[in-house]
Amino acid sequence: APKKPLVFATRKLPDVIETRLMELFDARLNVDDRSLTKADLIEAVKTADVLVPTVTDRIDAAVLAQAGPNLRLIANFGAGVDHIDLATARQRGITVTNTPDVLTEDTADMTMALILAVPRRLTEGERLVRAGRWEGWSPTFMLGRRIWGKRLGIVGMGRIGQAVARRAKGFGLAVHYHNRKRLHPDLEQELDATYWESLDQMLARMDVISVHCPHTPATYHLLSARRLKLLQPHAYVVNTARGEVVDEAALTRMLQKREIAGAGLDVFEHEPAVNPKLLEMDNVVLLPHLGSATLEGRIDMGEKVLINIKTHIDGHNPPDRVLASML
Ligand code: 8YV
Repeated sequence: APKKPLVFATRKLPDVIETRLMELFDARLNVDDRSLTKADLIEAVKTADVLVPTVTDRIDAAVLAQAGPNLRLIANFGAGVDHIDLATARQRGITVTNTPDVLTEDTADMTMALILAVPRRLTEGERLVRAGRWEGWSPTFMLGRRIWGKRLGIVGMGRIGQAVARRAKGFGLAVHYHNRKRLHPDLEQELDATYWESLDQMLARMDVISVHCPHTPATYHLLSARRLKLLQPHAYVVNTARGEVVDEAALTRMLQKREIAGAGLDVFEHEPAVNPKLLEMDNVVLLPHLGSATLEGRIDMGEKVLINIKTHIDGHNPPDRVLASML
């Protein structure tokens, strides 16, 4: 029998996916789910035919320089590929795939959870009850801010941004968006979304800003200190995309000075590290990168990885190939 391709998964994956990987390939799994060091990654790319990394693995030029001749595919478990040096992979003839679509709706749900949780003081109220500090109701007790009827500005109107727009409309928010490219008029109309060519102008007019663009060299600190200053003091910032898109230090300073009203953050610039000043604030909701973290979603993501590996090995173009030029 021909030798099965060696597929190296860097992290523990859902059981059904690991079973399938073992049936189809010579699978090297990380049953203890320990986070791999750079040395571990280099060891893996030396011999693997296929690498299945996640967001916690930095596949940079130094790692790729050590890749053996067999490594032809990096089948990322996740949509975002900012941890992979796409240009170097391409130079070395290594195909990169990701897992789009299947996590769109879950991430949009989590975004809505944050859009509601911060202005309505959900986790703050919950902490108060748990701490036994709830002394009774009164008409002016713990008032949040109304969400319906307010303006939501979506930064990055791709699949996830659009899924958020659909939900937001149902919650009575007026949807605005900034994107490099304006949507097709039919889609724009369907989403009932107002386009802003100028991000700066949109930021100055919104009540809630939600980030949905990928992290690329062009979007690093897209919400810079200067741009954050354009926000109104009653505005909220939500980020379920990548921490690097927002200048976290500048955002933290503005929250401290109450120059904006609050923030809902699922992602951070230096995960799993979180700026300790954020931990002291009541007007922020902080989540440990849970946007796509549903059991169903993780299985769907694993199935996408399997399809990408299989089609590539069978000599076809994998469905979810990523090129730097697409980002
Ligand atoms: C995952 C994500 O948790 O897909 C992404 O880009 O951030 C999340 O869905 C993670 O990337 C898995 O590698």
